[in-house]
Amino acid sequence: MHTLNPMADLATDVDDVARLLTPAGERVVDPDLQQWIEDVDTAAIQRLYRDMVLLRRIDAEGVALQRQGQVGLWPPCQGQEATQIGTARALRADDFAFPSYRETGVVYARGGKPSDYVLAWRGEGHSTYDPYELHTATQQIIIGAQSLHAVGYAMGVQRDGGDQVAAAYFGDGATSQGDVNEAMVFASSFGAPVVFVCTNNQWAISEPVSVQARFPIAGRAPGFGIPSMRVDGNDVLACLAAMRWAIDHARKGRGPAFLEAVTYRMGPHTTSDDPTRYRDKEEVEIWRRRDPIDRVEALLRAEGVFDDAFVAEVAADADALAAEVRQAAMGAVTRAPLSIFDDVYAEPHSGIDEQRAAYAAYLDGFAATQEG
Ligand SMILES: Cc1ncc(C[n+]2csc(CCOP(=O)(O)OP(=O)(O)O)c2C)c(N)n1
Ligand SMILES: [Mg+2]
Repeated sequence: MHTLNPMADLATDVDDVARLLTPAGERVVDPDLQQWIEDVDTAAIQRLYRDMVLLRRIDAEGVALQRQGQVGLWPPCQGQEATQIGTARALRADDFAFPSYRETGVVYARGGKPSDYVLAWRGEGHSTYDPYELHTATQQIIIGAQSLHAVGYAMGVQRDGGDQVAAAYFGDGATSQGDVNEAMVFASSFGAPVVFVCTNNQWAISEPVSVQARFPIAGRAPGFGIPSMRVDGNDVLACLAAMRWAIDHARKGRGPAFLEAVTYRMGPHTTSDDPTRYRDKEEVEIWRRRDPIDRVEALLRAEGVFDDAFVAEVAADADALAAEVRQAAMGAVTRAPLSIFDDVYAEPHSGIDEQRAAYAAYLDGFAATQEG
């Protein structure tokens, strides 16, 4: 017998969200969000549009480079541009972001260089930027682990008497991990200045969110004592406004806040995945009509500022950035194999020494074979 859960529809109602821009590109008023974007004028919306177009271009370039054998793997973020740009643009430069592998847009918004998007995926290094320069941790692949790092960082800020905020980015699937739940317990108990940003892109590889969450994910946070909002993750204005609310809450010493951005992963989980095996084309088409970039284009058109000059300028910037990303991958100079053990620990470490010695012996084995 199949028992229906009465809550299941709630978790999958993607329109039960706070929004400022409809899928058709019409501005709407939200009583909670409105006050957080009063200063966002047309020029600011044009900048958000440009950010999202550039991010989509970096992402397309990453997929192409993987198909051409220039990077080993790529986790596409197409469809999630509004969530990433809107939230990351709300951060102050000295706040600290803890992104996951899919948050290319967070690295971009924090000031990443073209090489920062591709060299780690090419296997040239563990991280190509200095986390303390970008105030952004290395993109995390261990699901949910960065939520604990963010809370730890936020507790450090608290003890230093600073007013910076940490932002932990993770997915819908990650909320099933112990780490994320433990992070919320600590954040709440210590009143840590951290914002949890859950990108609900409807899928955790091939697992739909409906089997992980019987109730909207944002609804879990209040159970930890953390106020939350569920926003349209394809609405860059709502994401910016909600993140400003959450950051303000944390910065004022009121403790953590939680956002669930409801969006969609348009592409495969990674370039190693074939989503046609587990999801319907119709679902993807429905979300294509909710595209985060198209709706800002519609708004800018309605305001009469989506003219040829603006379009040409953004296209030229995207072309130039894509060329730099490509050049960074194609022109990469691969380091000596043993250098992979460098920079893992700041101090000498016997475990790393052992691994380095074992790998050196393995490499020497090839030399012996060739000589013999
Ligand atoms: C601790 C851990 N368990 C499992 C995995 C394998 N894994 C990689 S991505 C993923 C799904 C994550 O889904 P979600 O949190 O929704 O993020 P999304 O990929 O959708 O951005 C899993 C299970 C992992 N990387 N780390
Ligand atoms: Mg997901």
